[in-house]
Amino acid sequence: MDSHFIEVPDGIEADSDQGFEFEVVIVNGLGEITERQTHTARQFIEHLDGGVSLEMVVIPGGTLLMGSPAGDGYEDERPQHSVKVSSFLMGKYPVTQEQWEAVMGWIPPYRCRGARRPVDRVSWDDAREFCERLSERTGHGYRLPGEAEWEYACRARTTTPFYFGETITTDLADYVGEYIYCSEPKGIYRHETTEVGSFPPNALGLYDMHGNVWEWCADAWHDNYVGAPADGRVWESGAGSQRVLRGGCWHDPPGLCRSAARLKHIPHEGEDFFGFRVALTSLEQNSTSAIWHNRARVNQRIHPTRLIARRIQTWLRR
Ligand SMILES: [Ca+2]
Repeated sequence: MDSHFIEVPDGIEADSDQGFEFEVVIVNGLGEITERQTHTARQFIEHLDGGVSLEMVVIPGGTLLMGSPAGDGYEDERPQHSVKVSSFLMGKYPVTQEQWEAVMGWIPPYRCRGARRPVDRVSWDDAREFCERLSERTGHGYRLPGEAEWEYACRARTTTPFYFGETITTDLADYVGEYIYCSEPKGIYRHETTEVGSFPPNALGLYDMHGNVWEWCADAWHDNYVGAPADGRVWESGAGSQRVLRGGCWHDPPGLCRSAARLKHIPHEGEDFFGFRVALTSLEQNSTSAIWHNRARVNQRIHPTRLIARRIQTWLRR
């Protein structure tokens, strides 16, 4: 892939971005590594408080065959359909506890504590609030990834059940290794999350998409893909209040960690194994929004004082 021909999101050239190199592994149905490939990707690094950084990887646009064909996966992964996904940026890792603290200023009641572990017990509402606060601070329009974007980024152009190939092993991801998916040997069950980036990434440079924590997507839950948008936008219409999670977790068998596997949950509840990663449509500074937010904050500060002043004036007129 020649980077000169990759369609990149607006603004990436203007900001300081860096390339990085990484090794991708491919396994056969026995879970044996058959191939090691060297890939490169580009990332933009957002600097947060306390020396904490947030790495955003450039995901070039393309076409995704979303879901599973008949006879494969679960009913809610069908019909398999084509989606055109525009270029965007995606968190290299799920949001970590140190990133959460740097942005939110408080620590939620995690199940598995560790600065470089993903946040867990996070609800969809919490995840959205994180995106809003991060956007306010940086002027970049952070948001949750759409479900189609998530699967496109996870597959990284693979069509196999996992980006590693026909199966996974517990050397490659954090899930319940007491269960097997194909013909691989049984693995271990860690009973907890792992630090982000502990396992090899996919060909786009994204880590921990299979297992570790489930990741919230922006979309409302739909029982199948009948009527799903073909342009990669977030699917909202005609659905209930439940939201989508992707990628499986440390507490699931490998089948639930597949690229196409889906989970639904109510938006205001965060289970022990729910986390998320953030996405960005472009790196262009949303100055209007940043100014608006700043003004709103100033107004909030001035507002009570004005109220008191008015009360004093009213009292003096009596
Ligand atoms: Ca994950």
